[in-house]
Amino acid sequence: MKNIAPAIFSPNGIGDAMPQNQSVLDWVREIAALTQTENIFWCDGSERENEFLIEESLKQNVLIELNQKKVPRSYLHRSNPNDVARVEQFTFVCTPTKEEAGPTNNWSEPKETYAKLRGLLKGAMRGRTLFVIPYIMGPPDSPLTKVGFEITDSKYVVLNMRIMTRMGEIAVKRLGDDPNAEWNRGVHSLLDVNPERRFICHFPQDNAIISVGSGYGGNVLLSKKCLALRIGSYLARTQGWMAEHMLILGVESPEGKKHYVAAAFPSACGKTNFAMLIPPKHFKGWKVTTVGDDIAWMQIRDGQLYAVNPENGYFGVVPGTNYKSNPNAMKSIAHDTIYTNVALTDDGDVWWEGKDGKPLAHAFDWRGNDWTPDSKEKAAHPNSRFTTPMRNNPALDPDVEKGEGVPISAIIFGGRRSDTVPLVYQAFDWNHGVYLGATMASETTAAATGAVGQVRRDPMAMLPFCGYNIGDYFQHWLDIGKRLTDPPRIFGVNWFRKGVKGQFLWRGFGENMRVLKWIIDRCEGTGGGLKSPIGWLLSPHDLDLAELDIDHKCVAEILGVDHEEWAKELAEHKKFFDSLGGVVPDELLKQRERVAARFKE
Ligand code: GTP
Ligand code: SPV
Ligand code: MN
Repeated sequence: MKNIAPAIFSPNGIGDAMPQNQSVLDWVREIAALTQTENIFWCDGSERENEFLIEESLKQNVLIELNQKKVPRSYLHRSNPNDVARVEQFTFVCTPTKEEAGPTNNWSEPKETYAKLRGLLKGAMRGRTLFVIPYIMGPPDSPLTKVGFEITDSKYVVLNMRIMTRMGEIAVKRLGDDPNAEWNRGVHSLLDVNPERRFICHFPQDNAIISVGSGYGGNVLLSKKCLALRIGSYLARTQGWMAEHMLILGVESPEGKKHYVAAAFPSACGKTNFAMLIPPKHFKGWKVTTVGDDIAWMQIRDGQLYAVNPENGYFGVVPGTNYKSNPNAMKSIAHDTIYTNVALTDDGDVWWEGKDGKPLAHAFDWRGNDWTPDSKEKAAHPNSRFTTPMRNNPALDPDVEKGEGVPISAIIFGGRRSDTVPLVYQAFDWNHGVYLGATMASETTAAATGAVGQVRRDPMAMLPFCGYNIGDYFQHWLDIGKRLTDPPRIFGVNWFRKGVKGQFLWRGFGENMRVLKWIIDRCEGTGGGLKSPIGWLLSPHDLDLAELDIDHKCVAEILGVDHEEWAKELAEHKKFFDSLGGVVPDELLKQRERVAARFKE
């Protein structure tokens, strides 16, 4: 075969973080040859390189300049309207056997899939620039930290990866020149951004990802859902740690006692908001700090679970963000932020449904069309997002760079449930908590394409992100529990109970501090609990409601367990376990029987 691999160079002398590792060089040459590009740009993550890429992106309308007085160093990107969210139906786990991918993943045979993707990638970057992004996931001095390289033909991806990961020389150095070192290979090409040629494929055994046909978020920032969760969860199981779809927050009492909490909520169910919570006035002296808002990598040390945030920035939901719901997010996105699919005002500012201030008379909607309050369409897409460095967050935890991680006192599982699930409850022990997480459900959101508002089981908020057989994943959770001498307490929460008129019964956001306070009390062994068949409930006496205007009947409703509703819920748990075709560990089947038996006591 003719060697058409081009020379490796950087245009304009910019970008010079070229690694010496032969395995990386060979791989880049191979992909350059396949995609038939002459231009290879080695990204170093430098300020100079960033400025160059922004300038190019503005020229090519990849970015739109915003009013720099209102939002300094911030830009708007409009994605293709056919490409606005993760695509679960086109996401594949390509393990040698279907069984390894398990009953909850789309499986596709690796050899055939590689062949199909090679066909699609052939010539895909002709006349385009191939960017190589070296990055690490995790704090620089953490034993959990992983090296990844992403090849992409999208400047938007490069600009976002620079915010979301620690990018450039740091990764090249960490990899070193050992040709057998562990690193993730990610290949991304926009192709023609056509849903018919959109595939997000994971090869866990090869530590490889290939994503084609999309330019949006979790489909293409391969560090995030693809590496940190799908490949990450596979590596975590084989290496004895955990990769979870969890925020990590610190909560400090007025006396200076600090706990860390990790919480798994499905996409667009409140992780970023909870991680940036500002306690209400009544909780004077309490402080919440953010370690991470989306992903937790956790390992066991001295019988305790420690967590790091592998990311370096936030890719967060924009609509609904305002100074009342999330002031820390508002401050974070006031500068140095890339906005995707929000509305543009006449004076070059960004706008979205739920933003503070007066309603607008006119704007350009997320597609760039004229928009007025009478328009049928939303101005900002419901899954419009901000990409912002975690350094922008005023509540950033001081230990966010700590390589050993932060000790986790509590794990919380939560979903969007308009009924059935109480505001908060506590599992009796670790295995019961695993059952609680394994059977959790949530109403679907705009974070993925498809219907919104349908209740579906989403175990540990990992349904779209577990890179291997879900039965083995449950077993991994049970096995981790056996190795913990001081396990985190496990809780379920639901901020989204609705009344008969469809209104939320709980104020949420900052008020969630009241629930968090009980969780911390329970961890310290001081908070009271009411025993119920599903776990310890928060009694109205133990919920601090001072200075909160809430109807007491409503409080009883959201804290309680309705036996009829739970009979249905338990039937759903059984249906879910049955649907998994025999992979569910016996221990979890027994846990279900025990809950059912407690209802009969
Ligand atoms: P991903 O980035 O997709 O993983 O989402 P996330 O889990 O970080 O969710 P996020 O915090 O961005 O919140 C998603 C949506 O839920 C936003 O529209 C929020 O305004 C809304 N939300 C968050 N917390 C609460 C709450 O406590 N109560 C209510 N009613 N809504 C909330
Ligand atoms: C999610 O959907 O859980 C996200 C956004 O965090 S994305 O990166 O698009 O997956
Ligand atoms: Mn997420």
